[in-house]
Amino acid sequence: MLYQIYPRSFLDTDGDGVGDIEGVRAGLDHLRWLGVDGVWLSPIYRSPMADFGYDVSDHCAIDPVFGDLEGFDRLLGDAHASGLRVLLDWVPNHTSDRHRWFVESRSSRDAATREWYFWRDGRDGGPPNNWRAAFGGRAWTWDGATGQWYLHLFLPEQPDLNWAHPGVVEAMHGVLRFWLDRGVDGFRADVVHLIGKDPTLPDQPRALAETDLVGVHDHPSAHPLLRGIRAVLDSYQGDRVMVGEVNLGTPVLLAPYYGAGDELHMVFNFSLLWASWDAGQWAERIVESEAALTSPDAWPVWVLSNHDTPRHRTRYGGREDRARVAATVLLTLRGTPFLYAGEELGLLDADVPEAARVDPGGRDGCRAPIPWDDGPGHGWAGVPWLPWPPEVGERDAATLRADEGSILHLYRRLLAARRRSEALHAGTWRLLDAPPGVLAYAREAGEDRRQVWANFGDEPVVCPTDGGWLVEVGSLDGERGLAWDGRLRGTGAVVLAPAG
Ligand code: TEU
Repeated sequence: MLYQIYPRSFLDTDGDGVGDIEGVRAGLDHLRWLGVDGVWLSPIYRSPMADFGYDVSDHCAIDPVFGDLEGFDRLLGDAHASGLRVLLDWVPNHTSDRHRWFVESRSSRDAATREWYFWRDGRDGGPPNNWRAAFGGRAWTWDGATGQWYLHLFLPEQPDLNWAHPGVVEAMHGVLRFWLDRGVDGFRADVVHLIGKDPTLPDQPRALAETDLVGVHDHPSAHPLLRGIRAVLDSYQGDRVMVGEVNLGTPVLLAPYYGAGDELHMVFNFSLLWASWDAGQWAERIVESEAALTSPDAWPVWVLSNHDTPRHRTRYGGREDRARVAATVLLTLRGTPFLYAGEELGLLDADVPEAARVDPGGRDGCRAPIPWDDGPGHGWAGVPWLPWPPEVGERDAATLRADEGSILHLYRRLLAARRRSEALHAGTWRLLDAPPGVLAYAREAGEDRRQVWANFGDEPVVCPTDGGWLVEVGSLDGERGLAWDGRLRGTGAVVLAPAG
C-alpha cells in the first residue's frame, strides 16, 4: 500500500504554518505503526506555488518552505531504514512560468528553448485553437513581447512542455536521473498522458469544445515517450517504479498506458473515487477494471481520495461507517491501494471560509492540516495555512491510536490482514452473488482464500454462506474472530478467513 503525503498539510515543525520535510520525518513512526509500504510525496521542489508546487521552477531543488536537499536526504535515509519506499511527484507536462527554461523561451522567438514550449500565432484575432484550461478559461495566453500565444492546459503560470522536442526529453530524463541517483524509489507522474500531443494542436471536437483536456486527451505519441521514460527507470538497480496519473474516464482507456510492460508500472484507476455510494456501481466498476486490466503487466491501482478531490467520508455524507466499509473494500481488492494522508483518521474536508481559500481549483477543503493530538496546536509548530478539519480535538492521530475500536485501528488491522494473506495481496478476484446493496467477492491464491462482504445499505442483511468462515476483520468493532453466520450489519463489512 502506498500513502500519499501532501507535505504542506502533513506536519509543520518550523512554525511557519506549512508542513515540511522534518514533519514528514517525524511522521514516519505513524506510517510504520499503520503498516505503510511506501509514500508518495506531492511536490516539494522550488515553486512559486501558483498551483502549490505543481508549477515547478527548479526540479532539482527543494523549496525552502519545505526544507533543503540535505533534509530530504535525511528523510530518505530514515524512510529506507524503516523499510519505507519513497516516490516523488514528477510533473512532466508543464513547468512554472518562472522556470529558467520558460523565462528563456519567452525572451525571444530565437531563444534556444523557444520550441521547448508551445508558441503559436493567433487565429482570427484570438488563440490558435479552442482548447480550454483545467482551471477555467482558455488554454492559451498572449505574450506581447514576442507576439505569440503559449499553451497551458492548467494555469497561465503552468506552460506546457513540448515533448516532441529532444531537448525537453533529455532535460526531463535528466531530472529523473537526478532523483534516482539520490536513491528515490520512483515517481508518481502528474497528468502523464498529456505529454503526448498532436503537433498540429487541432481544435477539440465541438462536443468537447467547452471541456478541459485532462479527462479526454489521449494521444498515441505519449506511448513512445513513456517507453523512453521507463527505460531510464529500468537502467537503475532496484525496482524503481512509476505510477501515472492518467485521468481518462474508463479503465479500458488506462490499459494502454501499461504498454507491453514497458511503459508505466502502475496507472491510477479513479473509477471508485468517481463512484457514488452504491454497491452495484462499485461492483460494475471493479468488474470493468478487472476485465480491462487482464495483462500480467497491468497491475491495478485503487484510490478513494487525494489532494484534488473532496475526501471520501465527506462525499459519503460525512458517515464514518461508510468510510469504514469503503476502507474494507479498498484494502482487500486486487492491486495496489493508495491512501491519502488523513483518511486513516476518517477526516472530513475542512469548511474553508471564502476569505481563507487559496487554491485555484477550489480544493482547499481536502488539503486541511492533519491533526496529530488534541493539544492546542494539534502537534503543529505554527498556525496552519488552512483551517483545521471538523471534529478536531477528538479526531486526531493520538486520540484514535488510543482507541482500539477507531477507524485508525481498522486501517491497521486491514493492512495487517492484507500483508499476511497471499490471497489478499496477490490473489485473484472474483465477484460473488450477493443480496441487493451488498458487494461481495472472493480472493484466492493457491490454498489461501478470503471473502469480503460489504453492505452499503443501512439495514442488516442475511447473506448466503457455505459456512466455515470466520470474521478476520470487521468494519465495525467487536466482530473479529467470530464464526460468520451470513449476517451483515447495516453499513458494515467483513473480511472472512476459512475457519478450518
Ligand atoms: O491533477 C490533474 C487533474 O485532473 C486535476 O487538476 C483536476 O483537473 C483538478 O483537480 C480539477 O479542479 C494534477 C495534480 O494532481 C493537481 O494537483 C494539479 O493541479 C494538476 O495536475 C496540474 O499539475
